[in-house]
Amino acid sequence: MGGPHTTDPLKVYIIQAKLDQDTIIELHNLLERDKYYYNGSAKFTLCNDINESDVVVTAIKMRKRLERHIDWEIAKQKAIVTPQWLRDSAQAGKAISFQDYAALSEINNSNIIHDSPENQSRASQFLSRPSFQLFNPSSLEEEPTNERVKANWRLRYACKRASPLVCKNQPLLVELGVLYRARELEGLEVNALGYERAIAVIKSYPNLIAHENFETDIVHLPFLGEKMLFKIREYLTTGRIQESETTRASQRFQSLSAFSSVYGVGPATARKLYDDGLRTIDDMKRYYDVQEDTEVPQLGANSVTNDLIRKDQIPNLSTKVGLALYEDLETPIPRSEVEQIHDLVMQEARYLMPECISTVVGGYRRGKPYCNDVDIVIGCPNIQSGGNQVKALGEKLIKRLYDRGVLCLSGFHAQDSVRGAHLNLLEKAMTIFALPKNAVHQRVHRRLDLIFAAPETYWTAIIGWTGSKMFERDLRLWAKVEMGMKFDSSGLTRRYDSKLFMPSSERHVFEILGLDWIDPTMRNADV
Ligand code: DCP
Ligand code: MG
Repeated sequence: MGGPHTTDPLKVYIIQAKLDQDTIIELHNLLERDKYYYNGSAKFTLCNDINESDVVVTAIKMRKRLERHIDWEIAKQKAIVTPQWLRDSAQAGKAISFQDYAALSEINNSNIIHDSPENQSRASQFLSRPSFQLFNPSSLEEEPTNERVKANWRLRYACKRASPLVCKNQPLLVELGVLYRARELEGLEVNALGYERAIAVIKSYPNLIAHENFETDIVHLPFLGEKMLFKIREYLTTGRIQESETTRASQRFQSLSAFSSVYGVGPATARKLYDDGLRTIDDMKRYYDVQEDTEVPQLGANSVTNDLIRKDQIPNLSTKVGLALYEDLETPIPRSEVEQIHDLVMQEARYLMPECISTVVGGYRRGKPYCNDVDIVIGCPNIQSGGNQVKALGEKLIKRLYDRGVLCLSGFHAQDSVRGAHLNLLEKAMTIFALPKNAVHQRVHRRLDLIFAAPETYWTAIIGWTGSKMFERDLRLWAKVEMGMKFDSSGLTRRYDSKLFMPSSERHVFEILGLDWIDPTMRNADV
């Protein structure tokens, strides 16, 4: 075999026949994560055409069965491997030898890739890359998603459907995601929501959208109107969506996307900045008078000015600070760093309250290989409602963390919309935090949100901050419309008599709401 070009990632085709849904998702996740990890220089890439692929991953063991998918003469040119090859390669951080992973005894893969000199350099290129931690979604402590949920892909509520991190129609969703974002940035909220819903519905569709299932399934999916179907059809026929490409290339879209990624800047402000003639983040830095390094508060750990600043004067998290630290804050956070930050935060929290518990929520909990921020819910078992104890604990913790890497703070925000702010059961502090520099890592500033919850609100806070956004939206809608309840992070109440529920676990919240359990990794109802 000639072998693929040395600098290109290996093209991997996954034969879905004989694989269960979880395995399909797991394998796609491995490929997707690899793409994130190497930021454009991935080792593997998902290939949608078996004939074009370098590696075919399959659970098929019989030649006859395989021949339904690929011509035998072509098959002999390729590495035909079991799913374990992809898992082990992902874990090793390189494409490992195919030989031990032959899916069919007739094709032993011994002639493929690693043998040719051309591919030796390719192999060594893989070897020289850093290895990375395998994220195993099943290592989360929760029970797996109820089997019934997987058959629910036709239903209107995202909180009734299974939504994997990466679905079979991911490239289509990426294109629709551009159209959604464009509408959101232009302030066309209703229109944007239409796209958000369409994206969420397609996320749960278990098959690759094709001409064969378009009329039978796709046209019947909820929230897919004529315009949406037209775009999907365009993608199906041409492999692209013209409007997405034009949008992506436009200066306005690029500028508005960049501006609104800065802390505290929403679409309306982004449009105003654009109308004022600004185009780039550098323009924005000049506009906000942010100079090289000088505007970043030199506080927190390792700071020379640390002693001079009283701890009750932790600087404010502002757009100006967000801009000064823009490059750091835009750098995706790997899971290992999320875990380190969590460990450090909880070390300090336990010093103040040994019995406190915590869960890392947000995208991390949904299995994202890289997150934009760190969200942690901290539960304080001994805290009473009524007083100011939740906030007091939060403030004490922030002061301790100020010596360990917290740089600035947005202040505390009571989050008690359901149960009345006077109860003070849930408080949120938005901060910027950086782990200390060590031999391996530079300090990188990260957005860290800490949510402090009294026992009554702990489980609803966990659900409310696990997301995704669309899952939460539909959870609230489901509770209201179908159950006559009100749900949000701060609690669950019955509407007609405001009866408060006191859930004892996350699963219990699902039960009260009449919902089948959905694992966090299946709550990714956004792109
Ligand atoms: N959330 C919400 N309403 C808000 C803010 C957040 O319902 N106003 C929920 C849904 C989000 C979760 O909290 O999924 C965390 O919010 P993030 O903005 O941190 O988003 P994610 O953690 O999902 O992704 P990432 O941080 O990687 O961008
Ligand atoms: Mg987050």
